[in-house]
Parts: sequence; C-alpha cells; structure tokens
Amino acid sequence: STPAKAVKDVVGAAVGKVADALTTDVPGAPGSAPPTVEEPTTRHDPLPPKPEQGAPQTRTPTGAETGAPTTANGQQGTYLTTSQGARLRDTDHSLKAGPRGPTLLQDHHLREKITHFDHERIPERVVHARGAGAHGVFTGYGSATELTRAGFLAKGKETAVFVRFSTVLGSRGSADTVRDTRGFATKFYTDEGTFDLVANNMPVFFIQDAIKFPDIIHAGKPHPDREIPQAQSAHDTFWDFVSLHTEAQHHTMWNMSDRGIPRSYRMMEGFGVHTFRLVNEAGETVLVKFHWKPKLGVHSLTWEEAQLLGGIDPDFHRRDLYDAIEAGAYPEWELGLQVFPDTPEETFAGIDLLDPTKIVPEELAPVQPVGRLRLDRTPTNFFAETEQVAFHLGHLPPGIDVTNDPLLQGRLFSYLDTQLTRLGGPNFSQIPINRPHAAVNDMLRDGFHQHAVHAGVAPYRPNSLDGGNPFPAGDAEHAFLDVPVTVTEAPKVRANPVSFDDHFSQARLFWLSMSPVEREHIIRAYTFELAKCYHQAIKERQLQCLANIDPVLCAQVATGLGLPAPQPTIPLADVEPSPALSQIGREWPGDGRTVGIVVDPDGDLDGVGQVRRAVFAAGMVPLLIAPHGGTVADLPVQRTFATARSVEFDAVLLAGAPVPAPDALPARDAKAGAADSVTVDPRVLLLVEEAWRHAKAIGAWGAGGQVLRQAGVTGSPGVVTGDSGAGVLADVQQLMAAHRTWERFPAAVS
Ligand code: HDE
Repeated sequence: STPAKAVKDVVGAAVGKVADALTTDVPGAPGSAPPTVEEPTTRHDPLPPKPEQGAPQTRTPTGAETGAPTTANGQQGTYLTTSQGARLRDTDHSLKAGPRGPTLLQDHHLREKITHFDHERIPERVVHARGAGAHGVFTGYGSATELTRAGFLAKGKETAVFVRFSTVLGSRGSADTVRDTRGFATKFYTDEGTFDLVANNMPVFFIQDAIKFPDIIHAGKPHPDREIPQAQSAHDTFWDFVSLHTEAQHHTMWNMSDRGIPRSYRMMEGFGVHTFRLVNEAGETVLVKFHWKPKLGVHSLTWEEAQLLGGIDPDFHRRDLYDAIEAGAYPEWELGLQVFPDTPEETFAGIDLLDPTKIVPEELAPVQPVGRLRLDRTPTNFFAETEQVAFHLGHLPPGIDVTNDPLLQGRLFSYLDTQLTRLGGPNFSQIPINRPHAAVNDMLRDGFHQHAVHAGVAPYRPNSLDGGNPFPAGDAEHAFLDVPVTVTEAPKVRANPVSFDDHFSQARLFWLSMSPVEREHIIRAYTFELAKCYHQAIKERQLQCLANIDPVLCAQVATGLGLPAPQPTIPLADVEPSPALSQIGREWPGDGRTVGIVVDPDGDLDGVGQVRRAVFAAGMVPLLIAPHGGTVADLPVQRTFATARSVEFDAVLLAGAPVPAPDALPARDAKAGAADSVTVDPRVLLLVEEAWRHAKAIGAWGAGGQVLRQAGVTGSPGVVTGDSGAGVLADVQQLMAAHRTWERFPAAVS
C-alpha cells in the first residue's frame, strides 16, 4: 500500500476507537444503559438575561458607546459549555486512564470546574456580613426641592433602587433574629449619579469618632480565642467595652429595647444617623437627618420568639421579605427629613448635630416626608446582587453633602477601602449591581477585573488629542457641589468637643419614653445579656452605668443579677420624654402578615376555605396547618403539625380540635378543670400556648374552643371565639392591627 493509504488506515482506526469509546465506555452516552432516574430531556432556552446582567456601559472619551458586548457571560444557549463556550458532552465523570484508572491532568474541564469552584467565595463583609436585598423604586414628592437641588426628590420623579438589610455582628450564615442593630442601606440609581443612604434601624451609634470603630467591633465580635458567641452581644467583651466606653450607652439601650429584635425588615425604621447638609439651586444650605418610616409601623419579635426562630428558621427575615414581595405585599417606606438651620454652632435645641450618639426628638423637629420607597422585586442571584453590592457614604448626588461629624468623616474612608479587598480590586463599580444609571466618563483606567473597553488615547486633563474630552461640568450641567463651608482655623488636636461628654441624658430620654411593657422588655434584655457575662466586675460596671440612666432600671436589673444596685454618680438628667420613640399604642395595616389556621380533618372545612379566602383578600398570608401534608378536602396544606411552630405566625386560628395524630409527641394530662374528654394533639396545644405567651391574637370557632380550654387560655385578652370563621377572623384582624395583645405581658415597672 502507498504511504498515503497507510496514514489513512491509522487515522481511520483511531477514529473508530474514539467512536467505540463514546458509545460503550461512557455511562449516559448514546448506546449505554439508560439511567435509572430519568432527567428532563426537553431542551429549552434559559430565560433571557435581565437588563442589570448586561455588561458595563462603556463610553469613549467623546461620550459615544464603544460597541463592547452588551451581555455578561451568563447563561446563554441550550447546551452546557466550558467557560470558553465549547459544548460539553459529559460533566459527571473526570477523564481517566480507564474506568478504574487515575485521573488525567489533561482534563481541562475537570480543572476549570474545580478551580472555579475553589474560588467561589469572596471575603464576607467585616461587619454587616449577613444581609438580604431587594429592588424597588423611589418616587419623590417634590416637597424637598426648596431644600436641595437633588433631582431624584423632584415631584413624581421615579428612581430605581436596591436595598440591602443586614445584621451587624454575625457571619454570613448566622441567624436573622439575633439581638443586634440592623443595616438598612439604599442605593438610589439617580440620573445625576448614584446616591447611597447607608443607614441603620437605630438613629445613634456606639462611638463618636470613627477611630473607635475597630474597638467596638472587636469587642462585639466573637471572642478571639474560641470564636464564640456568634452574632451576639451577650458576652464579656461587648459589655466590657460599652461599660468602660460610656458614650455607647445610648445605642446599647436601643439594642436592649425591642428595636434590637425586629419582627420584619418591612417593619423597621431607618436612620441616616449623621447630620447631612443639603444645598439648593440658590446655594442655600440646611442641615438634615434622614429617616425611613415604614408603612406597616415599627414592630418587634419577643425575645423568646427571636431565640426560637434562631433554631427553627434562621432565615426568618429573609424569607419574610422575599415572601412578602413575591406575594405582592410590596414593602413601603416614606423618606423623611428633620430639617435644621445651618448655623455655625451646628446645634438644634441645645443638641449637638455632629454628635452621632444623639437624636433630635421628633416632637422638636418633625420628620417631613419627601418621597416613597417601594420594594417590588427580589434579586435574581444572591451573590451577584446582594453579596456584591457596594455601598459608600461618599456616593452623593449634587444637592447632598457631608458634615464634620467625626464618625461620618471616618466612614467616608472605610467603605471604599474595605470594598477594594472584598471585591478584588478597584473596578467593582462595573459589577452590574453597582453600575450607575447615569452616564460614566471617569478617566479611571485598567486595574484588576477591568470590563470596560475604553477608547481614546488621552485619559488625562487637559488634553488636546481627544478633543479635550471629557469636559468638567458646571452648575448648568448639574455638577456635584462641594458646599464651601468655612473651616475654622484651629490647632490640630486629638480631642472631642465638650458637648460630646454627655453620655447618659439621651439614654434616659429613651428609657423614659417607653411604655411599661417596653420597659419590662428592656429590663429583661439587660438582665439576660449581663447574666451571660462571666466577669463580676463587668456586670457591676454596667449596673453603675444603668444607675446613671435610671434608678428603677438599675434596681430591676440588679435584682435579676443578684447584685446590689449602686447609686448614681452623676445627677440624673432632666429630660422630656419623646412619645414618638414608643412602638405601641397605634394601629397598623396587616399587609403580608401570616395567619396560621389549624385544620381538623373532622372539623369545619367549609369554614376554613372561607377564612382562607378572607385572609388573602385582606392582603395577608393564610397558612393551613394539618396533621399531614398534601390537601384536606381540596384545601392545600402548607404546614403540618410536625413542621409548624407558633413563631412563624402573627395570629393562630383554630377550626377544630384535632386529636393526636400517630406521629404526635407524648401528651400530658389535660389542664385541671378542662371538661373535654377528647385530647387535642399536643403540638396544637403547644402552638396555642406559645402564641398566647407571645401575646398574639388567637381565634377559634366550633370545636376549636376545646383547644382553647385545654390550653387554659379561654377568655383571656386577645383570645376570641365565635360561631363562624368569618366573624372570628374579623375580630382577630382588629387585634392584629395593634401588633400584639399588650395586656398579656406582665409589667414590673410603670
Ligand atoms: Fe458601616 N461599614 N461603619 N455603619 N455600615 C460597613 O462597608 C464603618 C456605621 C452600615 O449592606 C462596611 O462594605 C465605620 C454607621 C451598613 O453592604 C465598612 C463606621 C452606620 C453597612 C463599614 C461605621 C453604618 C455598613 C463593611 C464608624 C449607620 C452594610 C462592609 C465610623 C448610619 C452595607 C462594607 C451593606 C458596612 C465601616 C458605622 C451602616 C467596614 C468605619 C454609623 C448599613 O466599611
């Protein structure tokens, strides 16, 4: 044979071998034995990418589009590919020297898949690591246009936003319901550049100077030796710091109050904490504090609920946020301003506006609404959006400027700095969630993870080669304005103004503004947290701080700790309470609240169906709780007696008295005096007892009354019975408007 024919034979044999290998050796490949569990085989295109998944908008120095690809490398096409787009026939088996042989280093798909996986994690945020985000829209009312040139506050102007709620101390995987401050950071993608309002759910902070931030966070984080406790302030280092560093006492009081354990992200206020400066078209300035006011009111968990949820549903707040949005119960807040004249003293009613441990009571400076925020879309991808979003106090649009608050000044440095590490270099503003919606033409170039394809040759100013582009903007083009505030000539010092020395008066103001039941909760929280400390000296030192805030508070906590109550070392501040700080005493809409309905398969199922529809119609979420999953008389069951726990519901309805199911817990004897012969499933009894203990509305009709009797709660406030489910639901809804039946809580102090 000719040499050419010989080559052909060899190639032919090789091709034949490849074909054999494909049809015989590879499980799952055509010709091999069918898999026992069948995968779906219908091919369809993935969903089209969302607009925010597009590639960065890139512009030439003349402002024209560069023509760079407009879609990010997300999921495209039907077939599995490598990251380079080569289609793959198998991703379940590595390439080996025979089915039992070693894995081959040449398996580039294996290496790519594992290497990428090995690098999937980025550092979590050093604080606020645990969070949940949502998209929405902000609509200006136009009421602030005389105060600020910021265009997004104009009447009817709509601006896209992304909000991230967070806890502060815990790691990414920690529980949502711990006692802690909550972050409430909002990114407004305004036409004039991004504005980040990086707020908390408490209006004050632990420290007055940013240089103390590493100290307070080191004290609050788990102990460095054992790395416990996770996401808690109930430990020695935290109380060591706040009792020695008494400017932290006001913020600590907020944490010990019900504000430290919100019922929902949807039911929290937000506060910019610092005083900001607004500037209008005429160049006039005012000082302001930013407030978010939730449409649903400010509501909290009880401490026992928060603790139970930490184990039963550590994602409670995330779930609540996503469920509400997906159910169409869009959370809403009003943005409001407290407005103060911009005087050289920077004080209002004697309160230093540069001291971030102080509030200005709303009774002295009412919060004036300037716009509305509505969250209406959950993220598509947690990592891409919630994890990679980067907020920064220095992201300011024209019309909003900073003040000299020393905490604010340090924050201006910290956010960008931490994000350089967390997001791996200086180009994270090109990550889809961080991209401004305003046109960007910044002369920043290169760096790790540069996605923009910059054209032009002159990223410098002045230049003649790119026609002088980009040009500086003036007032007419809405350029950012650094307000020309006069800086007083003064010696360099490491010192605070004297007014910062008052550490106790506003902690007292907060305490005195609380209702009896809220005070009771505060006492219990301090007692719990201090009882968790090992060092006697720390407890005693904190009791001394409490004595300087209020003797009743101090005495009650001291009793709980079994320690003597010290005398105040300073005169008690003479302060006027601020009723606006109390959470109770008003009525609120029930949007997105959950109503657990216990279904007895032998009970009133028609009534359950009607009540379920009525709960939906009221904008709330009915969750049917039955002995087993699936359906009961065509009604869908969402929870079983085994999976339901009272902490998930805002109210509990009983449409019968279910007898113990086969998987029930051991039952104890019915309460003395309960005449019913039938024993109720003990898990249903526990549900009712807990709901009662947490002061939730409870309703029963028909045989449901037996459950109330066996739980010993009949006739108690907030427990309603009636002939029909509809009537009972109406009463329960009325009770839910007040959030809880407050009379059920014991009040040790008034
Ligand atoms: Fe922050 N804070 N902070 N903080 N903060 C961060 O930035 C910092 C403070 C707040 O959901 C970090 O990107 C310093 C007050 C929120 O992504 C970091 C000081 C308020 C979030 C940082 C403060 C906040 C952060 C960590 C004292 C309420 C989460 C990750 C001077 C007004 C934002 C990051 C999100 C996050 C620094 C105090 C709110 C380290 C130095 C006061 C809501 O840069």
